[in-house]
Amino acid sequence: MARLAVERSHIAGAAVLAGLLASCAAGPQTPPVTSTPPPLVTQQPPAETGPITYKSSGNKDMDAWRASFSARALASGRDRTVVKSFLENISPIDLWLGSEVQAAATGISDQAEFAKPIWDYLKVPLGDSRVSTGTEKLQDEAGLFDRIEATYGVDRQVVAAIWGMETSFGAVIGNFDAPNTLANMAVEGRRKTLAENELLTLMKVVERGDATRQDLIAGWAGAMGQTQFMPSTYLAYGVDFDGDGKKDIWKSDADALASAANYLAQSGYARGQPWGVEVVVPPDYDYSLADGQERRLETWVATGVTPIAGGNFSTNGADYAELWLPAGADGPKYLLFHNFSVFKKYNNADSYAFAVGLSGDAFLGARGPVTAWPTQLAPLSVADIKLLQAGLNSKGYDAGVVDGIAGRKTKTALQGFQKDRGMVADGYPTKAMLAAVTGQDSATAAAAAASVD
Ligand SMILES: [Ca+2]
Repeated sequence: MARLAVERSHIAGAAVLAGLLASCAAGPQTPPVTSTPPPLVTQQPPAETGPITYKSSGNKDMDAWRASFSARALASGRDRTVVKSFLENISPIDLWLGSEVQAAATGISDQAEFAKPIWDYLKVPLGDSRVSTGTEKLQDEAGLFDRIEATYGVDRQVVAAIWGMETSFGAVIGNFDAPNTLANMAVEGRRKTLAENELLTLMKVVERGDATRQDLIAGWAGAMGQTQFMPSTYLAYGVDFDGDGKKDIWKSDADALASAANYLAQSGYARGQPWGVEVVVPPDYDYSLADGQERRLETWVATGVTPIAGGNFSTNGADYAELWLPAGADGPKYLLFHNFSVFKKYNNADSYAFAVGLSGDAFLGARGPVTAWPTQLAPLSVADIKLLQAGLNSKGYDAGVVDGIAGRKTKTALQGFQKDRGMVADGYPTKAMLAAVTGQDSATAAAAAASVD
C-alpha cells in the first residue's frame, strides 16, 4: 500500500508540473490564438506536445545528441517531466568529453582489474583497514545480515565483501549525477547504446517512484549507491528491505545490502558452499588441466589435488570445480566452485571475484592465500602482452584479439604452446615465456616491448 500511495502522489505531482510547464511555454509551442474562447474550467491541464526545448549545454555535440535522444525518449513513452528533469541541466564532464586523455581514463585496459599484478590488486581488499571494518560491520549489523541471509540465502560475508569492494561499505558512492554522467557517456560515443538504454531505464525508475530525481548519485560510469548498481541492475534487482516505500540503495544499508543479496541469489548463489578452496597438487602435475574447464570434484581428487588446509574437501554439495592458477604454477592454486562465477555476475574480472571471496573469508577470520605470491615474476606490461599475443597467434595458438589483456584465451593459447614443448603448462605470462614465444632472449624482447606503445 505504501508503494501505491507513493506512485499515485508522484503521478499527480508530475501532472501538476507538466501543467505548469505547459502554461509557461512560449514560442513555437504556444497554440495559435483563435476566436473561440478557452473553457473557463478544465479538469486536466492541456498536454504539452512536440519537442522539449533546452538551453544550450555549451557543447554542440551534447546539444545535438540531447535533441535526438529527448525525442526518442518521449516517443518510447517516457514521462515528459522526467525526461526534461534528466536532460535540462546536463553539461560536459572533463573525464568523458574533455580535450585530453579521456579515452585512456575511461578505457577498460586501465581499470584496476587488469593494470596490476594480482598481489598488488589484492592489497586493498585484504588490507587491515578493509578487513577490520568488514569484521566490525558484520558484528554491528548482525541483525540485518541475519534477515538478509534468511530472506535471500546469501552468506553474510559475501554481501559484506561486495559492499567493501564497491564503496568501502558505503563511504565512497561517487559524486556524479547519474543522468549527467550517462549523457556524457552517450555523447562520448564508445558506449552510446549502453548509456542510452541505462538512461531510459533510470527514467522508468523515477516514474515508478522507486527513487527520486535527486537521489540519482553515481560513480563516473553511472553505477549507483552503496553497491554500485547500474540502472538496469537496480530496476531488475533493487528491493525495499526497510519497508519505507523507496529502494534507497544510497542511504539505506538495508535496501543496499538486500538488493545486492537479491542480485546474487537470482544469479544462482548457493548458501554455505565455498567459492574456492586453496589446494596443493603433486610434483610434476599436469597444469594444462588448469584450462578453465569444470570437472567433477572426484576427478580432481583422483589427480592428487588436496586442500592445502589438509583433510578432505567439504563443499556442502558443490561438486564441480575448475583448477585456477592466478599467478602460475609457482603461486597459490585454487579449485573454484560455482559461487565464484556468481561473483563474476557483479564484475566479470577473475581478480574481482577472487577479492570478494578472499576478503569475505577474512572478515570471518580466515586469511588466504596460504601460499606466497611469486612476486619475483614481474607480470608483463600491456605492451609485452600484446607482443606475446601476436607471437602466439603467429605460431598458430589462438590468443584472440591483440589487446594487451592477458585473459583466459591468451592463457589457454600459452598453455598450448607450453605443453607442445614439454614446459610447465601453467599459461602464466612471464618475461621468459615472452622470450620463448617471440624467439628472442628476454633482454631483446624487453627492448622490443619498450618500443611498443
Ligand atoms: Ca527502503
